[in-house]
Amino acid sequence: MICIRKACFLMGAFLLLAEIAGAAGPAVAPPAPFGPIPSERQQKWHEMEFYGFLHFTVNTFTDKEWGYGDESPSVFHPSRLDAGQWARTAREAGMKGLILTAKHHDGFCLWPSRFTEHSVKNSAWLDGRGDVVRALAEACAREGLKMGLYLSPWDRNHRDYGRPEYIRYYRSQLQELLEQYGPLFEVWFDGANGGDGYYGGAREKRIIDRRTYYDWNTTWDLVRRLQPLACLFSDGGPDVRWVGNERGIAGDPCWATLNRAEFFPGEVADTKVLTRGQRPGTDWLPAECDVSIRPGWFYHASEDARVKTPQQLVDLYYQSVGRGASFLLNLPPDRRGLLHENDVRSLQGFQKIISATFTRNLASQARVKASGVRGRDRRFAAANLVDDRRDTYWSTDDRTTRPEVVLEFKHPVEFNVVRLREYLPLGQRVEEFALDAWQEGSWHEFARGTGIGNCRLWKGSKVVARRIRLRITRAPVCPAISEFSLFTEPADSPR
Ligand code: FUL
Ligand code: CA
Repeated sequence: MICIRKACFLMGAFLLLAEIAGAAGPAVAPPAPFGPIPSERQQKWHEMEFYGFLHFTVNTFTDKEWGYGDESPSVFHPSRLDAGQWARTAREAGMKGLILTAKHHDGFCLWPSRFTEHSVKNSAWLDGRGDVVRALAEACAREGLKMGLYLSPWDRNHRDYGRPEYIRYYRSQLQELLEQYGPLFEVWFDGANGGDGYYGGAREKRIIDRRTYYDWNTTWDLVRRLQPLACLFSDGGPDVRWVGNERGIAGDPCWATLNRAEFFPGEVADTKVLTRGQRPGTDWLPAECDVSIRPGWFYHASEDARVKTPQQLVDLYYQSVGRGASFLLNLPPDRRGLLHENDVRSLQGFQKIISATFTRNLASQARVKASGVRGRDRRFAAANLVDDRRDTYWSTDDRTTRPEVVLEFKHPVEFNVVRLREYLPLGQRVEEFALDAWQEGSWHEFARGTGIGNCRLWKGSKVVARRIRLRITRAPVCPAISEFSLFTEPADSPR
């Protein structure tokens, strides 16, 4: 009897201790994934968040946005092209990669393709021995940036455009790009097509069947074979989708899921669906927000005074990255082959604000208390929310779909930015959440939102409190949240 009592006592003490340590009970399985989940290449892509676009071709020298395809290669003559300056500027601005227009709609190739004479090899630049794609690949490698390429499906120069021969040409070119320049993180397939062009001298309008002409599946297979980690971008994926506008703004919410079978590259019936995504959706297909730092995609001296301000760029960051999408900001090299001073200055101002905001996470000093922890297992502990790691998360038991978690501080903290992230390998789980501050003896809600996903940023007026609470208010399954952070955007940020 005594023995049993003793054993019970010891057992109870053990359970208590284990509970305090947050590590009791038999090992519990992680939550089952909910809905579609990201592939490995998509997960890597999600970590990039902010990267640049480089629009550069004959248009830079003819002052156009869409070249007709009859431009002589000799018009391409940057006086002091320096891909190192592009990559350095991008890295210093916080970008993780750069995507170059290897060929835009005009058909001029920035690399010496074996399959056409319409390229840098017939320009005066470096006596025809230059290769912009190579120069960028080397510069990205030096700066630790990833590289992506844009190869326009529409080609207004090629005589065979509209016929099956052109598709063979297009794939041969793509193969050169996939094989010769190292790893790519993204290949960009543009849906734009205006119909008319030079087409080897025919100067006519050519209409293609957007659903069948390009036979996209065969082309995508080629990329999968040669660059398995490259994400394929188009209006409808298959890895990354267009956000439905060229203003750089994701929907709120912007679900990472979409019914992919309803979308075809170059044929978007309802862009608003791309802006918001679809829930439920059949596929993990997150949005990318493409926008130019200037009104046009290519450089025009007449737009030198119309470069977006640091504050405008910061707003775009919150409206893209802050809604779970990525921010693809276009920086068009000028006729020298350099990023213009005004663009560089704006980027520097932007980066100053972003780094001043996000370098100090106030939540890392907090004690974190959750209404529940899955199996009381440390692997799912609330402290995982403040450890600055994406691969650890807080989760609850399966039946607990509306839990809450509180950050407690010794002294009041002051912040105006909150960042939340879900643990993506388990899918997008949270549908609605709210944030509260403990003030004068009660909770006051200061924010609510729909969807979290890769990253959800809230920015508002300053909050001062010793306790901050996150409430999951709607979710079909238990949450899996990897981050709950607090930051302050300095008030004296440049405008
Ligand atoms: C569009 C193109 O027509 C523009 O010229 C630019 O390349 C933009 C990113 O995509 O569809
Ligand atoms: Ca974490």
